Amino acid sequence: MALVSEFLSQLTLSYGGEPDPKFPTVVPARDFDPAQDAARIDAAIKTKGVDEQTIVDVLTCRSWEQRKEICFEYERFAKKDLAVALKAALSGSLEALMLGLLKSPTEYDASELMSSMKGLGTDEETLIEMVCSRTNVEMANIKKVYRDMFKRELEKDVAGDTSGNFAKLLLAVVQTNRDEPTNVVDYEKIDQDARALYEAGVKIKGTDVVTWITIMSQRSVPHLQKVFDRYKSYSPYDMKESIQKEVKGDLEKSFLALVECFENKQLYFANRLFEAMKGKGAKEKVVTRILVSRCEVDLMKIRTEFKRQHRKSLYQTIIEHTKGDYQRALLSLCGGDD
Ligand SMILES: [Ca+2]
Repeated sequence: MALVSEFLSQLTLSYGGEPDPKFPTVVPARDFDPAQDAARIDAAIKTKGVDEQTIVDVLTCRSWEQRKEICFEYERFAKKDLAVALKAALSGSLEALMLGLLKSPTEYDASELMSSMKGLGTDEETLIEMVCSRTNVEMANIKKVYRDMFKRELEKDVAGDTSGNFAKLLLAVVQTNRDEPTNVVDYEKIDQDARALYEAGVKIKGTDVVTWITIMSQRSVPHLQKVFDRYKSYSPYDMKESIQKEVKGDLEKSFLALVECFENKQLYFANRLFEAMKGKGAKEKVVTRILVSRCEVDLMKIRTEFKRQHRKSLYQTIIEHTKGDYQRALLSLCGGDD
């Protein structure tokens, strides 16, 4: 028995050690020369009226590691911080996008979380997207960087800005108690969890939200995918339909975002982008955030899901809903038409 459990724990380790495959649209530039890039950006900033195109073309076509080197070379050369220089040279959505590209992916996430809660009121939509779509490992890193950057605790800020079951759910996710995936499929537990979700919701009057939160914040993603499948044998409503029946408002939106990310995270982001560009113009903050934060992770797959689901490419949609140098930057991060 001891041998078996030791063997199983090794399996778990080897599984957990594999990094997720990446589907980036932004990849490291070949023949990369950070000093030359820094000089080009410096000249572009000094150009009368600012040469935004050069700044966009350089920074959106380099990986984050390369952008970090450009920042270093720029500061060596110009004796000032590139972020400060760009802040003075650019404005609006273009400024926000380019400054986002100068942060590490984790710093960017931490900053977006911070600004969603800053000041009076809360941008719940952003908070839900950030908390419900990041993995355990990503969230653990975000919390650490959040502490370093702002000298504050993410958990405390989330608790201070939300209330009730919505707060309970977000906090449970931020606490990163989710099991890591293992190679062992526990059919008994899958069945138990599926039945518990049903008995805590659709089966009874009212909803035992705490049971839902516990299962959805602690089980591994592959386990939950099987649970939701099994759930359909207990409930006449699938998990998403059950959420819509049982809970409302931000709590409903958060449970839905979680389930959508468990089922197909790239489709979740594709739909977020579609919703952000449905009306006239675009919710530029949402589009910027998703393109900046996913371009080196899975934007290629998000593009595929977007086209499949909405019968139109992300690239064409960006062309129709944005303009100018900001559009140029988005299209470059998007990486091509489908
Ligand atoms: Ca119910």
